[in-house]
Amino acid sequence: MKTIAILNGPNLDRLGKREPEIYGKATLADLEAALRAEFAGRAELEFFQSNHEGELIDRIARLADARCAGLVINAGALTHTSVALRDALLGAHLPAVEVHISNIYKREEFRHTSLTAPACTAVITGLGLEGYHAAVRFLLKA
Ligand code: CA2
Repeated sequence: MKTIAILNGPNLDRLGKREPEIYGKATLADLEAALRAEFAGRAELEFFQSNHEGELIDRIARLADARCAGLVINAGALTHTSVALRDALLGAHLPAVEVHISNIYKREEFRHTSLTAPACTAVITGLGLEGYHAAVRFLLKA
């Protein structure tokens, strides 16, 4: 069975607890349960959230070494700032889908630039948590 990793960056552990008008009411645990329910018996899902850039980079390198089938990444605000995360994704040579819960292009201008998107196969933005489901479906077909 394919292993797909779902990585979430800074502050996404706060999902469902703040700013529900932007990010919805579901928590990260709700998202994990929903993904596990949809892909039960079809994919091995590995979840990781960190508020620390280096931990995300270390995890991406480990996934590359383990020849994970693909990864879904919502790097949070690091999307807009992190050359190091971009380099980690480029170095991993893994199919990767960048997901944003909100539509980053409808928000402040500083969110319109993603440093990590060019290192990913595809980007999904603005579909809410459905974006993670769509990303896993895509990676399983890839
Ligand atoms: O829309 C997205 O998924 C973002 O990646 C979320 C990031 C933001 O910096 C990006 O521009 C777009 C913020 C993650 C913070 O998540 C929270 C969730 C609930 C409550 C507070 C923060």
